[in-house]
Amino acid sequence: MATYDVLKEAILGGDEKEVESQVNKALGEGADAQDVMTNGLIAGMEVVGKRFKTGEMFLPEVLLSAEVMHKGLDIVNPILAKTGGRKGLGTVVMGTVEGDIHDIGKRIVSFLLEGTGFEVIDLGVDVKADAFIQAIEKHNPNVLGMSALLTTTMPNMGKTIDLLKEKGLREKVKVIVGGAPISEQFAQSIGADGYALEAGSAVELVKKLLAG
Ligand code: B1M
Repeated sequence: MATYDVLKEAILGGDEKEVESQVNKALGEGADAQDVMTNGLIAGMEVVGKRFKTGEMFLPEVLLSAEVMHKGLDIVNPILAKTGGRKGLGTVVMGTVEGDIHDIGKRIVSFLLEGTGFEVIDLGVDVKADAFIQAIEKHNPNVLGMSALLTTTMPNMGKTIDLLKEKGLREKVKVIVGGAPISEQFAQSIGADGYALEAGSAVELVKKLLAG
């Protein structure tokens, strides 16, 4: 099994060329795209998160790491979409809530869902409750997924759910929430259908909600 040590170092060092080269190398050697994403790219970004927390890395470096990690995701995503994309399991509208521009985790969740066979409409970051509603009216998804990384933006998830109720749309769509500060308890308190700690369990959660 690949160890991805060089890939992780390249993410930490913000080395775009090395990230692309390591991802292509791993894939060329037969590594599974999902494995490259989870154990290489996500794992690398987790180290970045930890070093930022302990003050070993600063914002500009973190941003650079995030950018080069996205370059790696851009390589694995089409492969994941191709292998799972035709299963037609359902549609998920996804976005990071208003006031919040963190998108790495949300993109990973989206990519994994696509890789599993869901169509994902990713609204991006800083998505207002109104914009979620418009997307639900337009795409009629099975699931709405909201991500938040800031304690200050978490309440915007609840605002979106309240607006869904107001518009008579709440029963038409399952709502899942996630992001580092989110908990099962918080999800329940705002009336979401489910919470996932990380991307893999988000996929399982969506499948479970749509199964029954
Ligand atoms: Co920000 N930031 N940041 N940041 N940033 C955090 C979140 C913070 C914890 C850092 C810290 O202080 N230790 C802190 C939040 C504190 C809090 O509210 N409790 C913080 C802060 C304060 C800020 C700013 C306010 C800093 C400032 O300007 N003073 C600012 C806010 C900007 C804004 O949003 N308005 C800010 C800005 C930024 C950057 C732009 C520099 C950059 C984001 C770049 C980008 O996303 N394009 C950034 C980053 C990178 C981080 C950290 C270092 C890493 C986040 C990340 O990408 N993790 C983060 C510290 C940390 O987490 N240790 C931090 C990796 C990613 C794979 O994990 O996003 O948790 P995560 O996603 C996981 C799960 O949470 C889950 O699955 C994912 C994959 O397994 N998940 C879901 C996520 N969404 C889900 C949705 C689901 C289900 C599961 O269903 C729908």
